[in-house]
Amino acid sequence: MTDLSALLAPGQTRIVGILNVTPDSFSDGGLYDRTETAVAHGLAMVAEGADVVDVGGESTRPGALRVSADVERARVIPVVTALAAEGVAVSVDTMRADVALAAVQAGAVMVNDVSGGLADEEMLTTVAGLDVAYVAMHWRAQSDRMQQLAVYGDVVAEVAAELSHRAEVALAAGIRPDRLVLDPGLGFSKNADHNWALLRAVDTFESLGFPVMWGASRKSFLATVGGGLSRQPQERDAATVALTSILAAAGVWGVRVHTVAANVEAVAAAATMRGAS
Ligand code: PMM
Repeated sequence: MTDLSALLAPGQTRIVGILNVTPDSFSDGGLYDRTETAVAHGLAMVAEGADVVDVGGESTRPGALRVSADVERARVIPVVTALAAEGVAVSVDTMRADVALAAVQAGAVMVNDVSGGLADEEMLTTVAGLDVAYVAMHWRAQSDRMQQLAVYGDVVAEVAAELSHRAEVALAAGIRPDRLVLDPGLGFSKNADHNWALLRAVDTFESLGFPVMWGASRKSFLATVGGGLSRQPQERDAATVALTSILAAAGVWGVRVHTVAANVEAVAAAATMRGAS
């Protein structure tokens, strides 16, 4: 059984391993779209030191179209069931209340909702009735039109305010404050400059009063970092690890990453440098 209070308590930055059970996610689409390969990859990430495995059955890459709830459920539930049976702390990456509920019934202990409760009006009350952690990410619209809404006067102030508002709505719906995690939502209605501005403002998000998770891993804003050729998603791991160490040094609660071992090492190095055990 996962001790949620311990998982969410302040401490060393948690590694949330990404497990996309989808044919079309931007960096690992199609690699783990069979239950057996997905479960094996989830267990491998735990062996490398992942604290949580985040199972998703619907791609949210820019432009992606939605899949039906039935398809999403059929992708994620067998994987959640198998990983939970192995004692893994499983998160379900879904915007749908009924998928979240089915995943929790299958053993998930965390609901990662990229829409922060905006995509499905049942989500917050459903989660409030369950003893699980809830990640509310900053989001403005579904993936087919999210980049049209990447328009800000002051991106840090606006994302922080919109995220704080989602936290208030989540609490009003009955989600316990000690079960809530916030995520600034890199790449969701944000261009590269917006993402970098948000990362620079890590302390602003730390001051919102909740654990914060960041999902920079392999995203397109890392493709041309430092200039030069555009890197493919799998070639963005060094930049991802660099950001993990900086975020860990800033004390963030968690990072959501594709490759676990190197990010675990980055967190350990940052913790050692800070003098934490
Ligand atoms: N990014 C993606 C999917 N889910 N969840 C949270 N909380 N934060 C993120 O940044 C996030 C997410 C898209 O990336 P992927 O296709 O590699 O999973």
